[in-house]
Formats: sequence, C-alpha cells, structure tokens
Amino acid sequence: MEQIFKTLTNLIKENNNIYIMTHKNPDFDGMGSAICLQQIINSFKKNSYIVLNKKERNNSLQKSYNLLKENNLYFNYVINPSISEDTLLIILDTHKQVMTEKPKLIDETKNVVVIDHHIKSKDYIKDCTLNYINANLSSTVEFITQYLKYLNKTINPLIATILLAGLEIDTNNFRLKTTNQTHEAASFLLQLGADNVLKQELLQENKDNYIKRQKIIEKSYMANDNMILCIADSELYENKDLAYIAEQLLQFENVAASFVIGHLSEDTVGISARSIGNIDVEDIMSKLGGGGHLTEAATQIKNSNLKQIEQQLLAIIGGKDESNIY
Ligand SMILES: [Mn+2]
Repeated sequence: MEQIFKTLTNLIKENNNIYIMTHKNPDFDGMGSAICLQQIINSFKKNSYIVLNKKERNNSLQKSYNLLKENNLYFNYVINPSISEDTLLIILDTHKQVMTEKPKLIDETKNVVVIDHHIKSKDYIKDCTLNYINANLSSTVEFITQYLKYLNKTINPLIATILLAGLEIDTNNFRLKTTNQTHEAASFLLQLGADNVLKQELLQENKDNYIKRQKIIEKSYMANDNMILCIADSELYENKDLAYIAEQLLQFENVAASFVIGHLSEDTVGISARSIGNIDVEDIMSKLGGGGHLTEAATQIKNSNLKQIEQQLLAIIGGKDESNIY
C-alpha cells in the first residue's frame, strides 16, 4: 500500500494537468473520494478538476455540494476537459471504461491511474500508469482515508462527513465488506471531525419515496433457496431506485442475491442485482445483456415487459414464480 501511495504522490507532483473522474451517476463514495483527493492535490500546490456530466446529480449529493459551497469549499469541476501531453487522469471507484463519466477521455490520455475496490473483472482499463484494484477494501473512501493518514494530512470536517457517508453507503451501514480497516477509516474520519448528525441529515430521504419502496419490497419473494426477486409496479423508476431496493433486500434472512425488476422508461425494463459475495450477479446479468461486478450488476432490456423479464430471469437462476401468491 505504501508503495502505491508513494507512486500516486509522485505522479501528482510530476503532472500539471490533473483530472479526477468517477463513475456515471456518481455517489458519495466516488464523489466524496474525488473531492477529498482534490483537496490533497491542492495541498501539493497543484490544480485539478473533477470531470462531471451535465446531467442532474442525486439529491443527497446535491445537498452536500450546497453545503460545501456555503463553507467556501466548492470543488473545481469541468464538463469538457482538454487533454494534453502532461495530463494525468485519476479514475476512482470503478475500473471499467464504460462505467466512467467520460469513457473517451481514457483513450485520449497517456497517464491513467485507476483506484477501485470492486472485484476485478476481465474488462478492466488496460495500459495504466498505476492500477490499484483491491476488493479487500470496502470502498474508495477507505483508500483515500488511508492515503490521508499516510500523508499525515487532515481534511475539513464537512468533507470528512461526506466521506463517512460514502463509507456507510458502500458497506450498507457496516454490514457488507467491512473489515477492521473499514472501522479504522471510520474512526479516523470521526477524529477529523466528521459529524454523525449531519451525516444522517445528508442521507435522509423523502418519506413518500420510502413508502413507495417499502410497498415494492412487500411484494418480493424467494425465487429459490437463496435468491430474492422483486417486481416493481408499472411506474417508471431510476436505476438507483432499483439498486437501492436490491441492496435493502440483502438484509433479509437466507438472501444471498437479490434482483429488482422495474420500468426505466416506456420501452425499457431494468434489472438491478446485488449479492452478498458468494453469488456472481455479474455472470447472471451478462446472460441478459448486462454487466457490472460480482456483487453488483444490472441490465436494461428494450421492448419487453416486467412479466417476460421475470420469466427469463427465473429460467436463468432456476427459480419458480411465486409472485402470484400475494
Ligand atoms: Mn464505491
């Protein structure tokens, strides 16, 4: 780990045009880590930009951005970066090109660094200057926190709070992928002044959304010994809503993998899949044209309906349809 930190520090110091990029639909782990890394880069008296998309960000992240702004901690970001010979591109929280905010950027940049905590898949970004993919880490926050510690640097308490939120989300409240190092990272963030109450506020959600989600969860059923299926109603959902339900389903007895099926648009049905680690949901989703990681994967299918997709999925996982017993 120390060698990685050393190399990363040298790369930052050697380059003048630094971009930080996380995955599409950024979350607290990816964006929190990016914001923290930018602060670290600032402390080396170097400029950097976080690569973002024009599209709307999720609500709680927006709350964090507003708070950062109020505290004069607003981060540098760019929508259309310009690559040069001495550009250093640091990718956080994913190691797959297609999942990044701007995949093309990777082809254009000579110096690419990848830091991720997901289980390494075959289509990882090749030809990196530095590549650190460690599935023993709970989150990218865990990496960044250890990096802070290694550099003997502190961070603003508000950023520490955002990082703690990221750590909590990625571990599903310290239930998944959590090691002693994860708790050490949390402890360090609290030492730096992370605010537990504010963190709760950042993670608070709209009550109607909660109730809607619970109603969907109510309809879930065990498709076989250890896989749970959940079919949403005919309303439209965002990917992240389906993903969140899939994550929640993992907390129930006997559940090793969860699948949530719902409409993403009029003609597109999405499945979000999660696993606690012993079932490869990427493999299952790839059979339906999707992808992801061992513990989190998804797919989108056009011109089909919920019932058809449910049947296709049941055929793949060898389950039986119990949805009508409710
Ligand atoms: Mn993550």
